[in-house]
Amino acid sequence: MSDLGERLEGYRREVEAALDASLPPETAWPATLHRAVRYSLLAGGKRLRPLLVLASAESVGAAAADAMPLACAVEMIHTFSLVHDDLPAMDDDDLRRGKPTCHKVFGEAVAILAGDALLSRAFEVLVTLPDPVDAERLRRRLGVAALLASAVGTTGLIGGQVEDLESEGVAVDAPTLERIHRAKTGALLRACVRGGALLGGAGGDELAALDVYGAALGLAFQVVDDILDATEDATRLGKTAGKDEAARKATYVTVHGLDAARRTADALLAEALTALAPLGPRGETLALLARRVVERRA
Ligand code: GRG
Repeated sequence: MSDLGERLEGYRREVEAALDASLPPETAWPATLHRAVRYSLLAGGKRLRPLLVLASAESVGAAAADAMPLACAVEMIHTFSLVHDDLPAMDDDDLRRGKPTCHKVFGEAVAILAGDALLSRAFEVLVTLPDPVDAERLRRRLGVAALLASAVGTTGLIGGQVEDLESEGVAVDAPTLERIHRAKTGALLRACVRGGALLGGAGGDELAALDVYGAALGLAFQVVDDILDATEDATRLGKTAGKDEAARKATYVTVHGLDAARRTADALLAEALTALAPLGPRGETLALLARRVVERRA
């Protein structure tokens, strides 16, 4: 493995340990709820969002460890969205991260509450600082909490999910599809990059460059997700494949075709990498993550 690959693997292990430490044990009251949140949060997954947070903090010269609470928060929010998305009222899925979905194991009511608990715990973890509280650190964390809340809210992940649900079985044009993708999946990924940089004290041109990177990567991620849904099987994906077609969902593949979707993903990767150029070697981990997003098979 390359040095950069090793560094990412080290970050991934640190994220796993921090996530484990960020939740009460399974035996703590109420045990069913804690079993459910731990089941879903610690079920594996690529941990892309926390890695983006840490790599973004590193890209502006900050210590990645300082950004770990945000790294945990974004993975909790992402997991909340997956648990809720899998519910019968939404995507109605049985398989997630290669395991039965949360509601299949714990029932619908507990799965709804487990998602709620993860969303709430994310903000608790983000804004809790050890005494004595460092005022500048608190100020940055609060700014990032507002950014994150907006990325999840009515014009972000949740808003995008609503328009996505309303679009099932409906002819969707290309601008609408892009708006759904940028909100449903892109907003949280963008917030990971911007949030990591803001915690590291970034501003000005550096922050603007990272915003371009985050927007391109956020859209590329969903375009590739659409390609994988159409081309890979459930064993590789760890979730049901072919769901989009079955739900008559508009995707980059159904609206633009497979070849055009692949060209779009490549063009977005090029845009993301170009945006990183002014950061020099400090942007290399983010560059590797962008390549992995576009070249992934699961
Ligand atoms: C229910 C409020 C609410 C929102 C749901 C994120 C989302 C919105 C729905 C998930 C449906 C889905 C499969 C979207 C495609 C993009 C996506 C988020 C894929 C899963 O993310 P990965 O590949 O998963 O990063 P892992 O398991 O690796 O973390």
